[in-house]
Amino acid sequence: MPGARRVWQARGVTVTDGLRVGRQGGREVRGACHHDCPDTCAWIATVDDGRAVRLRGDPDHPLTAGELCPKVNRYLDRVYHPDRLLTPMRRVPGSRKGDPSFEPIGWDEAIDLVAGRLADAVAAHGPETVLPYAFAGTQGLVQMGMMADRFFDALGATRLHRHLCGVTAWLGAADVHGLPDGMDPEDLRHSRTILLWGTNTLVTNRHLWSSLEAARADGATVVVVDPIRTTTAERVDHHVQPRPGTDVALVLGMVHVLARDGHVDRDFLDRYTTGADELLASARPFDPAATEAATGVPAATVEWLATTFATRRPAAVRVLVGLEHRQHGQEAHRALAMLPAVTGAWRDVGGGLCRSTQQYFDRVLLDPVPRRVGAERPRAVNMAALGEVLVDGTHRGVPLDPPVTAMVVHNCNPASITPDQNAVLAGLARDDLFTVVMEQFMTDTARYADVVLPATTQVEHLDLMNSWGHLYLSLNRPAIDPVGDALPNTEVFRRLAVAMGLDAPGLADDDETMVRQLLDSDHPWLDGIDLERLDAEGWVRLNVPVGYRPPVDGPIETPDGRLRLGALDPTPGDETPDGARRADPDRAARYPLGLMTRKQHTRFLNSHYGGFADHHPREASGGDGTATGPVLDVHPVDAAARGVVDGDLVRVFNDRGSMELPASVVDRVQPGLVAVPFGWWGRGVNALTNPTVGRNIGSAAFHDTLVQVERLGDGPGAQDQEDA
Ligand SMILES: Nc1nc2c(c(=O)[nH]1)N[C@H]1C(S)=C(S)[C@@H](COP(=O)(O)OP(=O)(O)OC[C@H]3O[C@@H](n4cnc5c(=O)[nH]c(N)nc54)[C@H](O)[C@@H]3O)O[C@H]1N2
Ligand SMILES: Nc1nc2c(c(=O)[nH]1)N[C@H]1C(S)=C(S)[C@@H](COP(=O)(O)OP(=O)(O)OC[C@H]3O[C@@H](n4cnc5c(=O)[nH]c(N)nc54)[C@H](O)[C@@H]3O)O[C@H]1N2
Ligand code: SF4
Ligand SMILES: [Mo]
Repeated sequence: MPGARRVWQARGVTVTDGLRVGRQGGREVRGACHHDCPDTCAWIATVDDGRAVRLRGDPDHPLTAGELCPKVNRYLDRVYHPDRLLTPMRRVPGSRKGDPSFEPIGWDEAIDLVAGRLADAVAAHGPETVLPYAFAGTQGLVQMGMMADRFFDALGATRLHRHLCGVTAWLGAADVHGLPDGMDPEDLRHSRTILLWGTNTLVTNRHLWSSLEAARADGATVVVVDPIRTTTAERVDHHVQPRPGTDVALVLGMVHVLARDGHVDRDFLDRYTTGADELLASARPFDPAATEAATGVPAATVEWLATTFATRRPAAVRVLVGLEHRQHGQEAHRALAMLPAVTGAWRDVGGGLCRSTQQYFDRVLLDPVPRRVGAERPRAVNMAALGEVLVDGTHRGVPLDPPVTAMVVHNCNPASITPDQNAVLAGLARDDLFTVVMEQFMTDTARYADVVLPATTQVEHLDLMNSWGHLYLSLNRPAIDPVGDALPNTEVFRRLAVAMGLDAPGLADDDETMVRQLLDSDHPWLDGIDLERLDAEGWVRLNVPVGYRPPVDGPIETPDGRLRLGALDPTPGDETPDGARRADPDRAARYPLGLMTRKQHTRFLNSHYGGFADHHPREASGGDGTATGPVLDVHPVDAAARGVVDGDLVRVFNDRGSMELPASVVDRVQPGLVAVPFGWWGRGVNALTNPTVGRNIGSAAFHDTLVQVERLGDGPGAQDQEDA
């Protein structure tokens, strides 16, 4: 293929008979990172004698620019790790769920066993007794859910609302925009004001940093708005530190100042929006003093923030997901989607709301097998409610008939990542629940399985990768054969479909066919982008015009074609310190501290690496470089009130659970707020977290969690784990 030859020669490798040979020998195969991370880095694997020997970031990719992150630059150690699951296994009869007591079986036996048990469950209770539990262990479009969805739809299984990440943020922006595309993040390079609002860019979205640095070199002011002084907050120009859950009040305070000082773009509001008057009216009570009282942000800072956003243009608000994990998450994202309309920031390239780019790909990529709709559509449960679903047999208080008696887990580690962990673990321990876990490692979830099926890693299977942090589509070619007997998720579901006699459209499609199906779209943004081109070039930017400003250059996809502004509700969540004093004073008295459980470690990616010592923070407790687990960040004021000094062992607890760990006394958190990083195995920060979901859809209010902390005694010592 001439295209391939040209491109690959240009990128410093030789192409001979379809084999790409790298400068240092070995076959080179292009791929992209599968992690649930906005960066979707493009990589190049070098394969020697069937073994992947090197994995590096593609130097030509505009964002990856040759660098994989500290989580992934030793990914091949994970691929060839001695603890990799390499064969199907079934639970040793009589062993207790939670104990990793398994015996190997062959694939044929495993597929027969799983198909038979699922068929038995369906025969006894109907197909909705089967619950697929899956998330974004890989966010490759094919391996994440395409075949799995076809399989479970054909079966008629319960549907899972996969809402733990991104959906609440989407809902808030969609309230305003209809279908919210947001800015191209690369356009932040042109911004002069960038508000990183509830996102820890340096840790969670590090390949965006170079765009921010480029903008700063040209004079941009970068601000972090976060209740915690994160690593990112320490590296930017200003840190604004509201009390948790008070963001909507802060936006209202900004709107108040904008209106007072004549910074409202009336022409923009008249041409593109409805509801501006209601928004401005709801901001009227929030003068800077009232905003300071509601948020803890000094009045002068509120004034400065609003004025800077209005006058140092282009001005952008950058959000990801941190802010959504709250009861007020949807309203906060809605508020931030309104802010750029008030000042007309959208007029400028580099101005507007910069959010997940997932919407761009959702528009253009196609799956020709429609999902069941209408009366055909099985019931759905929200993944945040897993504990309740399994233990109480209810979903949001409504009895489930039939109850869930079989669960198939893939791309997910619910024992670690789902809120209300004690309920989840009690559910997984049920003897009458048949649980299949498709995994690469013996995770906290796999330990509860009846059958464990070994899964391939990203260098062993084909996939098409979209991104929620940029506009490049990448092809991931398998570099090596599956390690051991591991199989791609797709192949497992194809085999199960045959074994269960399911006959529905698309169930026999191979992975390459599914990639072609996704790309077989008439959308102009995909014009000229096909499998052949992706094979040749590795990654291609969607044909979105450079400098595209969604509400100005594209249609606004609300019923009347206008952005929907309106009154904002500043009420903090019931389980924040501010909210509980109003909603539940008794709880506020018993559990006076807010707990946040964010992503904090540079070598963690959700729960992927929490069980691997070489990914633990070097600064972790013990002081000798050996991490023993997470630490609790507590402010000196709250520590002193409890007689806690740095390194003491403390207990953090609420009605849902408790956890014992060393305290790290730091002023990075504010008084009334403690924090524990999320992602460690077996340590249970989600034992404390709040499974409440706003309007029944969307993510859980993880960070709206109230706790108390007490001193247990002298501890093993603790060292600061920030940015580690
Ligand atoms: N307290 C607290 N909880 C949180 C969050 C928080 O901030 N605080 N964040 C939430 C968010 S935003 C998210 S996205 C979720 C993440 O929740 P998950 O998506 O469950 O987390 P991961 O650890 O990324 O992936 C889970 C598993 O997928 C497996 N995996 C990877 N690739 C494959 C594959 O190809 N096939 C199969 N079968 N398995 C594979 C990995 O081995 C890993 O164990 O956690 C949520 N939970
Ligand atoms: N190193 C690393 N990178 C990751 C991940 C990881 O586990 N580790 N996970 C990936 C995933 S799945 C996701 S979704 C993204 C998430 O990326 P981010 O959204 O950037 O990360 P989070 O840690 O969830 O939250 C970001 C910030 O929101 C703040 N925050 C919480 N509540 C509030 C609030 O009420 N108001 C304001 N203003 N701020 C608040 C937290 O203090 C936190 O610093 O990161 C991805 N990248
Ligand atoms: S985890 Fe994110 S930053 Fe790291 S290599 Fe993957 S996509 Fe890039
Ligand atoms: Mo996420």
